[in-house]
Amino acid sequence: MDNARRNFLKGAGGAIVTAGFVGAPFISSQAQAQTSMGMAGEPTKHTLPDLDYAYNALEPYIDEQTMRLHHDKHHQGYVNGLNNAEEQLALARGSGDYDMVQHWTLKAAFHGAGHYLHSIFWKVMAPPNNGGGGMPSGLVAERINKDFGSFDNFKDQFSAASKSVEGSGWGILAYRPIDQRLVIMQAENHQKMTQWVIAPLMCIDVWEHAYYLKYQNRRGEYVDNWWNVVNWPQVEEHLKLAMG
Ligand code: MN3
Repeated sequence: MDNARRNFLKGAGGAIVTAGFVGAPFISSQAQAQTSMGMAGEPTKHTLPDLDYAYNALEPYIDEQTMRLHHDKHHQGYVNGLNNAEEQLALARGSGDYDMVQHWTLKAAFHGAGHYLHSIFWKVMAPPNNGGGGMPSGLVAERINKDFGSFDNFKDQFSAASKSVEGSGWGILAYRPIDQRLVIMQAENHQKMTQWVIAPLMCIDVWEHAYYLKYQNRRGEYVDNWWNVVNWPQVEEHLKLAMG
């Protein structure tokens, strides 16, 4: 391998694994220096964010048992997977084993995107009738009307996108800074089908682990009910950050 390629790989740092989420400044992770012998660069120590509400606070739309498993087990698994992948990635870069650099880059993309989307997902929900549900106002309402014609159009399109994700994935509302507009996206798994410049503002998890205990195979009913817990003020905060 020539030096230029070697230096590019070594210098790429987290940029490879966080591409697609660079425009989402509201995702925070505690950075701690972890450099040790043989590591190229300092991996971030990612941590599981606390929920802003009780596990049962989204009842009856999302049940307590699902929330406990989803947050404490599934999301924690992505955090652990990301930390491990980035540590192994730094070691692989340090050792010059570029097959392993590729291997851990793919792992970091999967677990990283899982961690980042779940972090947004918890924030954009709030207890029904206590911050959750209703209609957006202010900037979010204005931009939705401009880019989708009406709130009802937007809601129908976002729901349809979320219900029709093939297999496990997400429905995502994002801000695209290139042309300053809102876009609705689907993600397969966590990391596939992105447009690289977008900043996710709001997302719904449509992996079966997000709804199966309560809704079994009825993903559509889960998506329809999810609108009762959307935290619109939080979505507006994300939009303002994304717009700079
Ligand atoms: Mn999930």
